[in-house]
Amino acid sequence: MMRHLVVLAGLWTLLVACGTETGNPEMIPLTYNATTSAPARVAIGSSDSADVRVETVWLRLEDVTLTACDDSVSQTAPGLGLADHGGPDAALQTVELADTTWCGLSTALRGAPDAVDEPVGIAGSAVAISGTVDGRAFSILSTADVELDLALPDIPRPDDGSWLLGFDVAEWIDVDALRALPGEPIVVDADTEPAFLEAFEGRLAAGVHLWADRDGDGQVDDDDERLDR
Ligand SMILES: [Ca+2]
Repeated sequence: MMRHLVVLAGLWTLLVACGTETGNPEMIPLTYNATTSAPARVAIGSSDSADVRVETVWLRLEDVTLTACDDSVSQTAPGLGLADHGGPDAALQTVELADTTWCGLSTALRGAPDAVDEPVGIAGSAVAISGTVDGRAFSILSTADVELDLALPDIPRPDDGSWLLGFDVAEWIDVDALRALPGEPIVVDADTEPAFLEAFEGRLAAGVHLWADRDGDGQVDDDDERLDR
């Protein structure tokens, strides 16, 4: 039985279908969460030993489109907009997937220079991460537009559990470069640390992965399988 996932405040379970449907469509959970491939170095949430502790992972995500291998079907889930994916619970959507195989997932991170009424520190951001490195507070704010196009190896929709779109903060954050920056707190944006930010933005696309989340808990566990290649 799939664990019930908490939906972020204001996020409704939505479905937008496009294209021609074939083969007994089913409603499949698609979740979103920050992940870490190196928790001893970059932890999400509390940790006594990690070099970096990530506390918030704000992402502004566009629509997510899944494309079938034969190009006859695609499904688009509405973009989540700006939301914090650094908490323990994954954001949840439901997408209707036909009984076919899937070869692509596309979405994007988008800056929003004209955004209004957003909190200081995340306003206009595509990505805004905060936490500590060696106990020193840091914040990273990027407004760059980054296309996220994942190639999937001809995979069927999941029989159980969910698909999890994971954002690997350990791939995104260069720990040694971060701890070498001055300031307390360390503030990274286009004005203060352009070189660090450019390198960070260059790693964003490669650090996004789709997982077969077998127990549907919104976390990457040892028996969960990475689906993108
Ligand atoms: Ca899991």
